[in-house]
Amino acid sequence: MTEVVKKPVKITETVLRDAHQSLIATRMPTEIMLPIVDKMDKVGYNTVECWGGATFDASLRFLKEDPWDRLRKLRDGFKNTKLQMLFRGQNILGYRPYADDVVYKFVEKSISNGIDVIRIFDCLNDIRNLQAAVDATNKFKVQEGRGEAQVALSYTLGDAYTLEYWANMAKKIEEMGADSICIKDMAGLLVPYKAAELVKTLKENTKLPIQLHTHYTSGVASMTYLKAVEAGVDIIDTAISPFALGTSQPATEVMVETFKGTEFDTGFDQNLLAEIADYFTPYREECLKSGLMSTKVLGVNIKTLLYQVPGGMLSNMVSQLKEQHAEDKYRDVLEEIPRVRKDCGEPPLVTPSSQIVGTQAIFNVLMGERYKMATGEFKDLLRGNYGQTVKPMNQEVIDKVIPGEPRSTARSAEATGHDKPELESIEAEMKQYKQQEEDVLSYALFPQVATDFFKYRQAQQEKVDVSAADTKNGAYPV
Ligand SMILES: [Mn+2]
Repeated sequence: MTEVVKKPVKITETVLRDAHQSLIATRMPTEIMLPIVDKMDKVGYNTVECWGGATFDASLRFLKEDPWDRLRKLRDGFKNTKLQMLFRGQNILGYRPYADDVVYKFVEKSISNGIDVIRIFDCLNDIRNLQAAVDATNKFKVQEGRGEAQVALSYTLGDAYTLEYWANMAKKIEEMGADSICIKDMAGLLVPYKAAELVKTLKENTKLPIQLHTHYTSGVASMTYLKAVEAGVDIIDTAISPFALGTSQPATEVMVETFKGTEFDTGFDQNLLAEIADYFTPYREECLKSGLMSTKVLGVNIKTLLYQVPGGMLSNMVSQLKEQHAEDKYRDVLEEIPRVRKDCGEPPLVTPSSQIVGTQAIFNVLMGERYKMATGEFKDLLRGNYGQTVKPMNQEVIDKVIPGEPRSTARSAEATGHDKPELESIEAEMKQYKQQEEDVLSYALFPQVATDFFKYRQAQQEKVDVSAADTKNGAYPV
């Protein structure tokens, strides 16, 4: 009898980041997370994803929480499990390119406050927009003994996106010093047999571990994981069942059970997973009752596959059309999206390119003439300010939208004038609020939202001081 060589599939649990971002608009507060950390720490997850652009923004904006404080509390609780975050390349966790000194400082502070694995992506798959974040991670890995740079391929469909294209990108990612590669399928477009093909190709072209990230939106995700694991993928992203499926990830327990007794067996304890699921179930019920979780995001949205448009982009589009009282133009806009995407070099549709292409498609349809009007962001995309697209842009569209304007071929930071250090000037703008070094970074990313949060924090602290002072006098103000 030959012994089966064990190759347990590794699992990244997303309940503390993408799962609640996808199902409840990123509104899970730290106080819901902390009581279950001990149990989650015993599972044996490869990583727990817990931080990213939306979690950072929503913490400050809606939950009035310091995201850095959340990270430190999670780090304290997870004694044995690596923590993972999502990072928007040169845009860090924000919406514009930053100078390299801000990227470096953010990476340093992320790692020193508790992050182990940084997943870095760019909305155009322009490798140059990823390099600073990868270099920064490698620098602080040496200093702190912790930190891994994982570079993501923003997965999409189109003429340009051949197996050869992905293989070349994987080779470049390995050369640029990344520790692993993620296939980031933000829309659930990767179908099972294509996933097997893609994983096999990547495995032939790089020695780096491959992680697969997808969403259940189109209904194929758990089958996609099965075929990808059989083809050799090393790590998959899943969510504990009360926060799985719909626009979130496949369920952790289901994938664990699927591989039980095979060479890919995770070895996870289903009873422990059940306890974790039991913990999150009442919170899910609460979210459904309050309407924070809508049944609209829980089913299968097959239009994702029909139109190859991410689910989040579809719902944005519907609400934009509603505002314009033009819901009858839905189909026209859906058909215009792929044309606009072609005109601007066929980029992946992920934040921010998804919003840029979607909004321009709406303009084109509602104005009755294509590119009669263009948004500032669409002009910037044509100017090259987000970086280079995989295919050339349509010259006629360029001539109509930005006639005679110079176009940049540099990476996004240079193209937009963020080529010199800017951390000092950012700090000068906000120093009255600074209580920790990390505050400068919060302000750099979300100036208005962070300022509002700093003011709120100050008010809270002053209230505490007042009550402390009054305590001496025996008074307890409410
Ligand atoms: Mn995702």
